[in-house]
Amino acid sequence: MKKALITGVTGQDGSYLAEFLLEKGYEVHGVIRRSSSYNQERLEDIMSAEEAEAIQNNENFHLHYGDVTDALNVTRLIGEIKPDEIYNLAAQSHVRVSFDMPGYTLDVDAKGTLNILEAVRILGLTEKTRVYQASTSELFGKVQEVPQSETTPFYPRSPYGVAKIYGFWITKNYRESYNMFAVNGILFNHESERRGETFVTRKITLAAARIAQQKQDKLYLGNLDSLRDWGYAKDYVECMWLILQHDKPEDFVIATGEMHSVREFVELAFKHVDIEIEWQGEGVEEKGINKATGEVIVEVDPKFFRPAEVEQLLGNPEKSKTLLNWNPTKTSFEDLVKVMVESDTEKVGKELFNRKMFD
Ligand code: NAP
Ligand code: G4F
Repeated sequence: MKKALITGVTGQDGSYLAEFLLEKGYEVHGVIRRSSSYNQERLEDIMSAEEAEAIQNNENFHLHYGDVTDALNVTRLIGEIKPDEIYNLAAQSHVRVSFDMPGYTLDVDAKGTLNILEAVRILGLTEKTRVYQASTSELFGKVQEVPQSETTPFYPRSPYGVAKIYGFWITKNYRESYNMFAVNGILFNHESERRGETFVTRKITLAAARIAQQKQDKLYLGNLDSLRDWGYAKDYVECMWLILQHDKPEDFVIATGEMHSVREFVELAFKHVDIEIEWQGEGVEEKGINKATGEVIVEVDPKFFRPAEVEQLLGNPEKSKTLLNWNPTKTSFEDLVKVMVESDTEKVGKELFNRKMFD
């Protein structure tokens, strides 16, 4: 039985990856942060006896307290578990928040990655343990070519992107210096029903559900023109695994090869709750109006603008299609929006997710 260690297991990707690996018969270890409030919501399907049976007996699932900024803790855990595969998904992953917390973002997203690689090296596990680093399309930032591939030069635009660029290069450096199977998945945006509520897609699908059920009046957003290559997180975790199963340690771009604007996402999400949006005005004055009632339900709030913006991201998934035999369009953009709106409609109906987020 293979052993995997996942940092960031309580996050969107970590929770899907844990389920995926348990279904594949792995013994899965996850790092969980000590928190004063409940932080295991996304792991409930694995923990609940009913679902666990469908996924895989949850006796193969183990949680450990830890933090990637704590090198002692990381080294002890890796030394005790001796995993065959490590998936380093832990991160301060919110781009706008990284402008408020650049130092912390650096500690977690850059130094945290080093702590893991160095632990594997110090413990003499370089031949046994394969390491996956959660790299990001934010590395491309102010894009130098369209679409972006494994050979496109980087130009990060946020403290998050800059910290992640260290994570990318240190992973490659350990691969080249110590002959480690240490690789980067350069993943473009991927979303799901489990997406954090302050990322734009989830903020929109939750608002569409709440507005349709008269539990919210308006949705305030930042840059509506922003373009992203949005995929489905459940499809993307399979790729993380495929990258580690590949015969050679190589970096891969994971993307759909399709780009849509925030404005388009809004239109489609509201369409699923039978609200047609009509846009009026421009820039900060632009408003989304409910065509049937004339009510303004979407407005721009400059507080959601970023000091430096990534205007567009479009990935070229050719390499992952060819070498990993991965299908980037398994879930279409339309299906992704639908599945998220349906899930939030149900949750909002059950009075879940009616809290107001500090954002
Ligand atoms: P997420 O939902 O924000 O999850 C982040 C995870 O990291 C959470 O489990 C969080 O724990 C954990 N974490 C944060 N700081 C930590 C620390 N110091 N030590 C240990 N764990 C820590 O992110 P995601 O969307 O699943 O993304 C997973 C990874 O892929 C991240 O590295 C992200 O930067 C990268 N990525 C994501 C995307 C995307 O579109 N989703 C695209 C490219 C790359 P808590 O639950 O306790 O906060
Ligand atoms: O949903 P977002 O916050 O995601 P962003 O910044 O693209 O970052 C995500 O994807 C990266 C991969 O490219 C990951 F590495 C990263 O960890 C994270 O998962 O914002 C998407 C776009 C931005 O251009 C933003 O300015 O939507 C725009 N936007 C417009 N209004 C908004 C809002 N973003 C947020 N979060 N909230 C708004 O109200």
